[in-house]
Amino acid sequence: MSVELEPEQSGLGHGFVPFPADRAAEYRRAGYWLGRPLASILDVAASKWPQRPAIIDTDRTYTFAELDAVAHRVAAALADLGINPGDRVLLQLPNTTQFAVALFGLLRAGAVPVMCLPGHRAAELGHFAEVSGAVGLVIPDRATGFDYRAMATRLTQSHPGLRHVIVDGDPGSFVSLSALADFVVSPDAPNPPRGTVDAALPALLLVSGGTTGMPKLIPRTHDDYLYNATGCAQACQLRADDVYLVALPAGHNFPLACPGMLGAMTVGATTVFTADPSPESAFALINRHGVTATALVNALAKLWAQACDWEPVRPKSLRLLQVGGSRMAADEAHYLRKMLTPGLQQVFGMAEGMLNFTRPGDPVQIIEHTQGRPMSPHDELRVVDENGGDVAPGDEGELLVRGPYTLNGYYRADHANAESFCPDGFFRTGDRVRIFADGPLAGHVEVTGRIKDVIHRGGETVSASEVQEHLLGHPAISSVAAVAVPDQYLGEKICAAVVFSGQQVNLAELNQYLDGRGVAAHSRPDMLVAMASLPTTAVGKVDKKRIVAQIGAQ
Ligand code: OOB
Repeated sequence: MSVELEPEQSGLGHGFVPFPADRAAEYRRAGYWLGRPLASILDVAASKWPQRPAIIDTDRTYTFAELDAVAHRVAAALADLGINPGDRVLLQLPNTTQFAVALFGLLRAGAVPVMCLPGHRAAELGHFAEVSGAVGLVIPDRATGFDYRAMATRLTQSHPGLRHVIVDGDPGSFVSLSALADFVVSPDAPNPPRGTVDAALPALLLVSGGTTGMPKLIPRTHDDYLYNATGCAQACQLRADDVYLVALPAGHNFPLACPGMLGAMTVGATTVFTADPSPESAFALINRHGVTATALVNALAKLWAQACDWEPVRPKSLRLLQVGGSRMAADEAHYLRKMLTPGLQQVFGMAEGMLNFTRPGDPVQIIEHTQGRPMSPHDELRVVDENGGDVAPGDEGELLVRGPYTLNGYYRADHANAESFCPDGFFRTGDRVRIFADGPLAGHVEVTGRIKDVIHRGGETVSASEVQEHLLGHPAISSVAAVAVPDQYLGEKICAAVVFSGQQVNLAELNQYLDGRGVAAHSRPDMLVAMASLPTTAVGKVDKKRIVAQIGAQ
């Protein structure tokens, strides 16, 4: 059910936690925040490099000038439909140029896109609509066998606030995106309110990658997100002659702005979209367009690396391969460098803001053994113990962060915010890390697991990632997730959900192997479930919630 909010409660600013004035002033002084709208990325690119190709997919290419013009028409059409500045609109398009057309159209109209992923379904979209108070939804007609219009029909019934449904493709009874793109802007019509936005307010809402409960909404301001894109492009040394491939879902922070499409645009580089990230299709695209940079999650990167053994073409032009989203072991990093490109970059980031990168040209040891260092000199990182006190330098603990592009509160989520933020504004990431204190890795972050991703077995607290790492060492195992399963005697027992690469191994043999590696008895699996593949989240990370549900159902 949707709840109609009173007008003063329905505004964009309601339930948004701004940056505190003193830190905002500091970020402006430091030159990170420019007071410009996020869409100014396109204004600038269109005036500096009008004829360069901006975005490409299998159907179409738009130069920056063409993208600028179509975004202007879409924005005017959206205003004409009655979408007002500050209105939230759910944006759920697959990886095509139309994603960029709709995104910039919405931004130019002053609307605030909610960046849904194509894998989200009515449950998530209904939740996003409800929390954000969205007035519209942008979807494809069909994609990967799913009928988005049927979903939209049901959603608009349960959420009557969703007054506008805009469809890329056959619109049926809804509004056509291509009709908006052909809108004739009358010369005396009021120009959509470009340039009039308050850069300290949210430009868009990202969805959290959290694995417990429904995703939360993350407000990213014009100031902070523009800096995010620009700062990442610099950290990755992106240049005008780069070609960036969007292989992960385009609405995810990583391919959107780390540096992603938006970062590519800040330097005049070209973005290529693909909705098919399989090695066969992606390698062909990379070679056709001379793709130099892309971002992948670990599982996809590993698949690409393995595919080099059987695909006739290899991705030759890649010079920057960003991999992030979950923990990567050093030998995996080594393998990716060997098979795909020495230009591997580890990225430890989050939709909430803070990003860490290894940098091009870093020593191999840093690239293979760490998840990088902060993007901004003004990122503040603390590592704390369970009482909230700072650990000794180099020790492990929970990472707390604050900085010029990290949120200060989830959108309209007072309850979650009370738990997730310290009184001085630090965000509790829930990630377990160490920051190397000295030696060649000094200042670099290693992610060791999630604070809550532990199994309480008997009196012991077992780190799931530690169990996984040991199991991955076994030659018969290609991927694994260690999850907790309720147990009458132990409280929880350890279940290893395993994908075997060839021959299967039984639990006794596995535990013998772990014993040989010196793994404590209480950290060895009590249960083994073989799976054809591990279920994944909308962005392609291992989805432990679903694994637990599947094991329960069995
Ligand atoms: C990225 O963003 P989200 O919001 O989907 O997920 C964030 C979480 C982090 O809190 C951490 O738990 C995990 O994903 N994570 C990593 C990691 N990168 C992300 N854990 C271990 N090692 C890494 N390298 O996943 C994301 C956003 C922007 C850039 C890159 C990734």
